[in-house]
Amino acid sequence: MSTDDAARTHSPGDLNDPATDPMEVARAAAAVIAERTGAPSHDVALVLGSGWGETADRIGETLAEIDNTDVPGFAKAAVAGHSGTMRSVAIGDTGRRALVFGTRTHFYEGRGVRAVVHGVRTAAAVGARTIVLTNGCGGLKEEWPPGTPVLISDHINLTATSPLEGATFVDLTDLYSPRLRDLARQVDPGLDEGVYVQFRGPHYETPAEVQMAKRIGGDLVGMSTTLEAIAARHVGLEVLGISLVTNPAAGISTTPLSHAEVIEAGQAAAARCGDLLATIVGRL
Ligand code: 8IG
Repeated sequence: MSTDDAARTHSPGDLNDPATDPMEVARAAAAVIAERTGAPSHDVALVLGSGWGETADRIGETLAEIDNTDVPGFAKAAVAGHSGTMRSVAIGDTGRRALVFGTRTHFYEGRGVRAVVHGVRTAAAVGARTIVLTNGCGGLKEEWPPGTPVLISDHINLTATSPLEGATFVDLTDLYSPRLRDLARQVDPGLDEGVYVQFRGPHYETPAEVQMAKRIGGDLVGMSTTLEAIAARHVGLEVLGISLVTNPAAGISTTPLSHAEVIEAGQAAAARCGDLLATIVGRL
């Protein structure tokens, strides 16, 4: 069956039409991915945020690469430097496969919350049991210099929305799998963990908002991940969340960081982060 046939067979409709079932779009996306990658299923999915772009190459050989625009429900990358493709990657020589999303749709893009979590639902539809959500973010602790990877232990969702519709009551206790956090610490015992606070963006926080995030229990501030994690729990995926602190959050550092220094820190961390994640994925 050709890609066109796969898309036609499922004809899932527009994600933002209220009459469309977003799970049906995810199944249509999964059918196209299976057809284009030749893999009837994938075992794990990863969403690569800022600073995590090298991970795919370190996991193993890329066996197929698909433009997001060829897959139902996906759009091209909105953030410069993010790759608008998804890759099917061999996990070392384990015989298992990872589906790696090179970019994500952010809530601030205004494409709706269904678009934000479409990758997660597609991951479940291709058969993944585990999803790794990564991001670049601001840090609230001075002991986390730019370039520090931090495990997400829990989140505070300040977007005032949910990816779930109707009376869908989902328990979020241990949303960020303690088992997978333990596994990550076996790979790198120095890994710290913290509570990730998602703001709506696209502006960064004011120093006062950063202080608020701290007082309500936050350690990391960013513009992604929490809505995706909620959607992941809903479809039964085990979630590993890892942030890369690329900058101290507004007002946290007394010495203002130059953009060049942040970029440099991110690049310096890329290899370490890529290796870390690749090793974790190999042991899942
Ligand atoms: I990279 O300091 C990155 N993304 N909200 N705040 C928020 N998002 C971010 C930040 C930050 N740094």
